[in-house]
Amino acid sequence: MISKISFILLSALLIGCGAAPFQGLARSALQSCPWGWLRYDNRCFKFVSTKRTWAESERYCVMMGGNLASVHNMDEYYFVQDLVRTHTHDTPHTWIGGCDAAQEGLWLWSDGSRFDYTHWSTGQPDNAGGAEHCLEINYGGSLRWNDGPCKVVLPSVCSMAL
Ligand SMILES: [Ca+2]
Ligand SMILES: [Ca+2]
Repeated sequence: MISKISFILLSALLIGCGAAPFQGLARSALQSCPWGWLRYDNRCFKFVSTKRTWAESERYCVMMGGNLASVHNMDEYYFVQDLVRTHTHDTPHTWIGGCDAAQEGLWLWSDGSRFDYTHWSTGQPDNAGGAEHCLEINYGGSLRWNDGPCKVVLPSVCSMAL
């Protein structure tokens, strides 16, 4: 009987330690980002150097408590570009969270926020070959946005709300 109660208590403790809401509470109370993430306004951002497909990049961001980054104005875009440049000393094509895979031409952010700003390169998005549904940054000489094939492997930027 005692061992059974102990098991239940231990299980409860283990569940509590691993629960995301506790981490979320601590973050919002401290108003600071987890180690390795950089704050901008009320969000935290992280550059991920490992190259993955768009969907694998999104899954990795989710695993860390975020999503691929959404971008809502020019200053945020410059911040994300700076983050990539700081880590790579370069301007590589990099995944962020935009995608029109569910319906052609209807762009959504994977974090569920409004798609209320764009910074497309000239002539983009062009859905080349009928097979470009994912948003890469630092495209072309202007280092703006392009819709690329989602299965291409690129570094990525994640974001999470504080
Ligand atoms: Ca498309
Ligand atoms: Ca394109």
